[in-house]
Amino acid sequence: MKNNVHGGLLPAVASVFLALLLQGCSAPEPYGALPTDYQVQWQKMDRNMFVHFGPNTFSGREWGDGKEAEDLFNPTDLDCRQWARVARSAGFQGIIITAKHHDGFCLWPNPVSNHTVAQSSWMDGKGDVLRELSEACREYGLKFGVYISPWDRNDPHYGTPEYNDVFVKTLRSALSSYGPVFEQWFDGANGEGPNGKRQVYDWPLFHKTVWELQPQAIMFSDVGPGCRWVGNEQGRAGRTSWSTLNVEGYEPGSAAPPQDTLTLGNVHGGAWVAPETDVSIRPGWFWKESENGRVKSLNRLLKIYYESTGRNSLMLLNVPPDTRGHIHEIDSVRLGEFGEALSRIFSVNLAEGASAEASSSFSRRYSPSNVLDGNYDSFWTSSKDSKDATLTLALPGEKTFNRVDIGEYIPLGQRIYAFTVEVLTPEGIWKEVAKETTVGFRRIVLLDEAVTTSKIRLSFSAYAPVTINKVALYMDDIYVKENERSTPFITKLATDPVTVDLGGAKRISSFTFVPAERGQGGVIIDWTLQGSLDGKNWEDIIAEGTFDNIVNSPTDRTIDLPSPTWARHLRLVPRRTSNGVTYSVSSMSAK
Ligand code: FUL
Repeated sequence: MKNNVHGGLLPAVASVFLALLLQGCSAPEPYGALPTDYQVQWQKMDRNMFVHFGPNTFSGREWGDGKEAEDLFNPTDLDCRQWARVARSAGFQGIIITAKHHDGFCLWPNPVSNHTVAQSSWMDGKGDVLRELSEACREYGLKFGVYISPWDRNDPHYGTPEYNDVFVKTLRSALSSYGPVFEQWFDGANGEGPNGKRQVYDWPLFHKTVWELQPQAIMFSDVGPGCRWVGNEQGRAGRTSWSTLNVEGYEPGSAAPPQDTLTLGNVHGGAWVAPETDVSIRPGWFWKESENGRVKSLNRLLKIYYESTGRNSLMLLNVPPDTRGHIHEIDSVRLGEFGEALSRIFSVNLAEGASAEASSSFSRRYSPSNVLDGNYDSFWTSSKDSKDATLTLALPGEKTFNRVDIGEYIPLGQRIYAFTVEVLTPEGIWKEVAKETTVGFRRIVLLDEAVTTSKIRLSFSAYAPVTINKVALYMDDIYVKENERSTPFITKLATDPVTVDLGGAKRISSFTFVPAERGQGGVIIDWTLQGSLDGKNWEDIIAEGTFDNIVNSPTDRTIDLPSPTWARHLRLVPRRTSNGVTYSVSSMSAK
């Protein structure tokens, strides 16, 4: 299958074609897999907010086990309108909420579950977070989306064929009660371990259900069909970033393509499944008091924006509400700063008033000046048989900029595989200032330093005539390039423990383990923590511990001990690592 045509939906290009046919003109032909109209609309959203909220907000866990009492969920002052205001201040266009996370707790009264807000004493069982949030989104002009985890640690049917039926009913309930849903998030995670429950998911049935109830909803999973996971939870799309992916034979979760394939996509991939970059503003996905001091800096948020939305992806930033049901003031202030910074950076397009020339054009209708007119559907195309093409902008005088913002006209497919940016020096010489690979819907090129010039030339190599709908130039005087050096780590054999000498006997109540920043060399999933006073006699402090979600998110983990314990030496003995052979450790400490 070349594209995601389903349920009578036409790819976006069909309407463009029809208009041209009626006018009797020849038009550039589409190339490769194509997005649907809905996928193009989704890509235009630029950035969205993710909300992780549920029993974990109150327990401090990342993955609840499904045994939590319903009464644990008890926001003291739920205010979804505050979330919506914060989202607007950051320029988000939509909000996606964890309607059901892996613990199975439903934030709405799901009739096929006994583990929902209706069974809790919060608002006497009458509360409904999806209702509150969908109304707030409507009021503030935001789109509304839901995360509904297929993995369910509470539902008794999980692991049997009946669960698929329960899950479809769950989808039906959530997707038919709260108005339009722009995105349905299917998480692929499953931490059941080798001896855990195995569920064979009926994906075709799940997709059919979503399409029936919410035909416009973009379905997220490792392999789409609407959009795909970017392959990491650090906020980093690929410098090479194809919206196309080979999906045949793959499924979300353990049967998904390798994570780096999800990051890069597949050139000439069979389906259009653009990457979405989900990342949290804090180390964890759920709110924790202990992480109030670890909200990402403005600089880090800008870096993430450039490396997600600026790399042919869509930024999905998680902002977890606290136990009041508010977005904490530290996060909300940061998001206001983020929104302001982006408005300031992108407020003055220095290419405004420029004139454009190209090495060739498909016809007058597809002339180079179209890249400057601000109209999404008017674009420049190089001549019919060209694969390489250059576009030169003569600016209205000397301009100083450090961002080159380029858009490929994706309704006709993604086709550019390499490009350079050159500027004309005062000596009249073209100087190369950037060399990159893919463009896609939006590529923001970060120049190493600001350049002052009156002419800029872009040279593209593509698999078909080049189609560009936008080139804009900006000056960012806020973001400071971060030192790319990562923290050192060592790789150990899965049979070797990590040992720490605290320098003397100490009464400890928690320990912190830090893996390599990108999980290089594998990560510890299950472990035993042992303590010793003399380094010879060891006792188990935690016999069976797990670092939840560490494979997708190899960040530091702080684990509280069941009770304060005296020890001089600590030993973390791996019981299971992600690759079965090795794991990495950057540091381990105790408090
Ligand atoms: C992961 C989950 O396991 C995390 O808890 C979180 O929801 C993240 C967005 O996706 O796969």
